[in-house]
Amino acid sequence: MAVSSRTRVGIVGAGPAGLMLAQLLSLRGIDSIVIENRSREYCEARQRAGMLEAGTVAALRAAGAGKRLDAEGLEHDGIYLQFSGERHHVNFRELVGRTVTVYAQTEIVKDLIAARLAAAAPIEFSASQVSVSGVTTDAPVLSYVDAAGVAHEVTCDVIAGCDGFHGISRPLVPGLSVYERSYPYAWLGILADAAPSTDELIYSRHESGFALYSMRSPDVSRLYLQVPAEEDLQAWSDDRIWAELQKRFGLPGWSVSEGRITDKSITPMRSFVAGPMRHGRLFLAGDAAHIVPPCGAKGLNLAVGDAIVLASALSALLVEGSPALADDYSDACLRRVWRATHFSYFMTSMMHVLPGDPFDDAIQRAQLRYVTSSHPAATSLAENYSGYDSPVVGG
Ligand code: FAS
Ligand code: PHB
Repeated sequence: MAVSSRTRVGIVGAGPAGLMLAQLLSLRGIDSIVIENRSREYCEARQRAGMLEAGTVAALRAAGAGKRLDAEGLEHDGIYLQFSGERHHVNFRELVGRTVTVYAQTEIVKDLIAARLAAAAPIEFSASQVSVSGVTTDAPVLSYVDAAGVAHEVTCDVIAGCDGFHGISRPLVPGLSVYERSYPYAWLGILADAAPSTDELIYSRHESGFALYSMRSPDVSRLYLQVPAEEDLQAWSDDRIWAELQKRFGLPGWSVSEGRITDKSITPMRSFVAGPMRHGRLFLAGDAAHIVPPCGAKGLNLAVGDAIVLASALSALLVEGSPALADDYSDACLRRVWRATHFSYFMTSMMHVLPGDPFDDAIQRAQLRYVTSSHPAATSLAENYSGYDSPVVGG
């Protein structure tokens, strides 16, 4: 016999989308429960994004989860684009008056979980048999078995599917329009105990392949290498990784600082957009509805943006009885998602090398030459990278 309870919003998934939504709803006095099928430790340790748009930084502050971000985040004026032996700085602060901040997704998840637990808000980790029913009624049910093996049925006003690309929510939306592109390469990412030898991120297009020099702190580097789509991680020893990074970033008198590699993984590249992001009382947010290749640093920022828009829509619907924002939720999100999807595709296709394709090679270098020499072109990149049309908390 399941334990029955009631709340206003049932949230599936304790990633950035689900946690930010729960936090923003609570600021509006709207109760929710977050159901997560992984452990808290797993969620807090999962190595993913690291670059925050200006709007995301402002939103985390407004949500009351910005204290450590302000203390430990690394504010950057822009990025470097490297190609044909040249390294060019694109200064967002000068071009569009916005900066970006390096602060790991792991830390955002920790900060939001801490904020929810400090408010004694319900988050169930390590749940199993999670399911959703009744989304076309006005009392959908979120069912799960908790870590102690007790079955629960939570009757909600609304369900938020924040359960990522492989979650259970998107399949519940009938007649989805799906747009997808897979890329013939992947990213091998490492975390290393090495003080970065650059002050800001370097996106490097080398004839051997793309590489990204990011960081997590003054002592920890985060670096990525373009590898073939089906690459086996076992084929990459630490020495081979460092040698390839030195080759792809190397400039006379400058080198990558090396150290102990503490995390290694391969991430496939895909663009994916599914809509509508709503069906009855089910609303999708974040990777549950869209995936972007990480070269544009958009995935996490899109997830937070969806949570901001959804929190406003649900507040209007559930508190004021006004359905207009909820009715427009999917279209409003998809306009922003498609802009970010194009920018991520633009950065990915400009930076990644397709071996044996001299036309593509020439086109990419022409685009890079243009973006690093034309003020309007650099301004467009700066506007998109630092956050175009970012939603505002309470907007
Ligand atoms: P998430 O996937 O983060 O969270 C979904 C949550 O739902 C997870 O905790 C999952 O365990 C849970 N869940 C799934 N099914 C469930 C079920 N049935 N019941 C309950 N819970 C369930 N973005 C960048 O900007 N830069 C990057 O470098 C970058 N690197 C990435 C590397 C990898 C390997 C991946 C997968 C993504 C990467 N991303 C990157 C994108 C990433 O940051 C996402 O955009 C971000 O995590 C999206 O947040 P959510 O939508 O909350 O989804
Ligand atoms: C990261 O720091 O993990 C990161 C930064 C920028 C990107 C992708 C990943 O485009």
